[in-house]
Formats: sequence, structure tokens, C-alpha cells
Amino acid sequence: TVARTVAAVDLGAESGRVVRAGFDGTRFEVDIAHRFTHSPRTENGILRWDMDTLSGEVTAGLARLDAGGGVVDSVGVDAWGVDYGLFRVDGRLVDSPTCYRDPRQLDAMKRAVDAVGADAIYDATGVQLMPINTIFGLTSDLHDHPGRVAAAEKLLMMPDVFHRLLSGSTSTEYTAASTTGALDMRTGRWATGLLTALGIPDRLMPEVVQPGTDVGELRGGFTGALSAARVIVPPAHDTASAVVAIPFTEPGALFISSGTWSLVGVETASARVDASAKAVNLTNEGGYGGTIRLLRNVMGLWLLQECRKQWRRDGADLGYAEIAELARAEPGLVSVVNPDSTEFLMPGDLPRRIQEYCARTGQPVPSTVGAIARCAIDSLALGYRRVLDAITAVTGTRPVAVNIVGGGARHALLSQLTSDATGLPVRCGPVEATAMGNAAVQLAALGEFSGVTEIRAAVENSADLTEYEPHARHDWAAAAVLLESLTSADGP
Ligand code: LFR
Repeated sequence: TVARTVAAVDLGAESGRVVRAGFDGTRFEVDIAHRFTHSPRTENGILRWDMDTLSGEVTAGLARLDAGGGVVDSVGVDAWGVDYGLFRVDGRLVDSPTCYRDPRQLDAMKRAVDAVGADAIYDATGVQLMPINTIFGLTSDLHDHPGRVAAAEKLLMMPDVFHRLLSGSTSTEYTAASTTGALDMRTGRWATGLLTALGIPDRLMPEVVQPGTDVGELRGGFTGALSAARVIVPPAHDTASAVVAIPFTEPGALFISSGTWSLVGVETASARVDASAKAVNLTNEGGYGGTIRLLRNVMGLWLLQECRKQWRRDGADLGYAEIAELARAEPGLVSVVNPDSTEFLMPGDLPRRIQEYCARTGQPVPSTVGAIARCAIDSLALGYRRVLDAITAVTGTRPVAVNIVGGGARHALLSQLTSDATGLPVRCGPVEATAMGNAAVQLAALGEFSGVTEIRAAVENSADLTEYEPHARHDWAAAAVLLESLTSADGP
């Protein structure tokens, strides 16, 4: 029997879900009550999130739980990182939150680097330099829409925008704040010197609370299962929640949190902000229980998601499984791209961009769905290998296994190629790690789990896990050398 039940709201960049979860002492019981998709759209020349859809779907999911009987003790929201809402003094949003894939962020990063220097940004925070970071959204606002910032009294990270709607809370959660590029990851405090140097007013920066904090009672007039629920913030950055729910095969194993992005890294006890980490642009992200994730972003399933959209626009409505089967039939490692090149960051005709990349670099140009998809999947696996090497170089310890969680854990070809490319055994699952980690931290706050060790054991007992062993079918070492030369030609 389950003593306490919680609701986890997990918002990804493409889809969201509302989950009900409890722990019976051995197994973790997780039911998906509501799923939906959403996407950003261009409004007044800026790519923005569709807040009406997002808040409508969150409310619809909670209403379903409310009507579903029993008692739900708490609700918590996690979401993708870096994006933020700006709030006026009266508590309303200034406008719809912008999306980090707006091309404006590229220029903003260039300007900030020119103004204060890449080293100063990294040294103040320990966060990888990426155009998507919050600070570049904010400096872009200051440059192009100063009125947006002037009208704002406080910033909240995306999940906390929802915590505010649900409870009135005005704080931001630590793991979400750690994706801003404005938090000093050694101290967990705002890097005020950097904010000042970039002209970002520090009044915007909210109080930071730890995951597991009760921020108030749930509002919204629920009269059923949720009538007495609290809002307890989980690790509000989706990647932080996902890593809580990884059934690690080996201590120090490499994790890949695989969704729209692939976050590739290791969990460590403290932040690593030094010349060696900076040289390979490794980031320090905040985790549950004082941990740090030392990782790098790899472009992830976005490459396939955007290809699929383009093929659909071209009249071929293919499912991911069909695309994967076509890719599997290809010979493999024929052409590769640097998956992390900024030319793949923005929405658009990804198949063409991949073809142009191959043509420009003198490689065979993939011309079929299968060949393009195989190029993308091979390149992702190679990108994972590159991060494995970077982490090994920085920490001095080579992980001996890989754990993949998230939607990408279902992708058998990518998982096998990840094993082949890294030469390591791979264990995949759970697919819903993010929602599970979110729920588990709420349950821990309510006294149901003693900590992350117990959480991971429960996940291991409850989830379907699949394992892969490496095969030496292709020359990944040679491909890794090619990737390095392609990447230096791409420029920073
Ligand atoms: C994953 C994720 C990554 C973050 C990226 C952008 O969903 O949160 O951790 O770098 O999305 O927000």
C-alpha cells in the first residue's frame, strides 16, 4: 500500500505530462494521467512559448487527478532549463516567455563575449558557454527590447513560473537557477559581478530555494484529491530530476539524459571550475542533495525531430520507428557531422543542413531518409564519445558503463551505437526518469524516501531496463579524429 501520493508535472520542450506517483516500500508506482504536446511560435518577431496551451494542459492534468479519487499530497513542476518568465510588480507576466532557440541568442552571446570575454563568463560561474543560456536571453532583451526588462521586477525560471501560478511562490529553485549561467556554481549564489558587467539588473534575480522545499498550498479551487495539496518544488530542472531516477549500474557511470537534448556527464560531489574543464567547455549543473552534474549538452534527438518535421512538410509522414529502421539498414559511419554545430540549433530544414554540411566537408552526401537519419544517429553517438573523453581527461577517471534515461532510452539503434562508439556496456531506462525523479523528491520531502540511494533502488525495482554490449563493427576511433577536425573547422 502507498502511504503518500504526489503529482509530478514534467514539461519538456516538445511535450508534457502529469503523473501520479507513490512508493509502496519496494516499488515505485507511476501512472501517467495526462500527456500533451506543445510548441513555441513566432509572435512580434520573437519565438515564444505558448503559455495558454501550457497552463491549460497543466490545469487539465491536475483536474483529472483531482477527480480521480484518493488523496494527492503535493504537486511539483519540472521543465527544460534556461528559459524564464519576467514578472511585473503586480505579479503578472510582462509577456510570454521567449524560447532559447530564437536566433537572437547567437548575436547576444557574441556581444557578451566581446564585451566581457569568454573566460570571465566561465570563471564567474563554471557554466559552459552556450548561446541558449539565460544570460544571453536577458542581454538580448536589454539590447533589442529594453522595455521588457524595464517593466520587470522579478525573473522566474520556467518551472517556477508554474509554481507561482499554482501557489503564489516567488522563489526559484536551485537546479533550475543553475542553468541560467548567472549562478556561481561553487557557492550556489548569484554571480552579481558578472550580472553587473553584462548590465543585467540584479533586482531581477529571485531568492533560490532547494529542491524539496514546500512553497505553499495549491491554489486553483481543487475540491477533490488535490483539495489539501501542497506545492513542493522538485529538482525543477528536468535534467536534475532525471538524474535522481537513474539506476546507476556502476559508481561514476556516464549518464545520458536523452530527450530533445542529450545531456552527457557524470554526477560529482562538488563543482569543477578550472582551466581543464573550461578548455573542453564542461558545465557544472546543480543537482539534488548537493550534487553537481559535470556535463555537456549534445544536440540530441532534436536532429531527428526536426528532420521528421521537414519530411512531413515534404509529404512523407514517417514515425520515429520507421525512420530508425531505415537508418538501421544503412552501412553506418559513411558521413558524420559535428552534431553540436550551432547551424543545427535553430528550427528549419535540418535534412538540407545535414546534406550541406557533408558536401562542404567533402564527405558523401546522404540523399535518402535512411542515410540522413543514420548520419544524424552516428554523429550523436560520436558526440557522446567525445564528451566521455572530455570527462575522462578532466576527472582522470574513465567511466566504465553508460546509463541512458528519457525518451531516447527507447531508441535501440542509438543505444547500440552509443555502446559501440564508447566501447562500454549501456543500460537503458527508465523512459520516464524525469517525472519519476520529480515525484521521488516530493516523496522524500514527505518522508517516504530516505534519500537518493533508496530512490534509485526503488527505480531499479520498478522500471523496465534494457542492456547493450559494445560491438566492434566500425572504426569509431577514426571517426572521432574526423569529428575533431570537422569541429575545429566549424569555429567556436
Ligand atoms: C533538457 C534541457 C537541458 C537544457 C536544455 C535547454 O530538456 O533542460 O538540460 O540545457 O533543455 O533548456
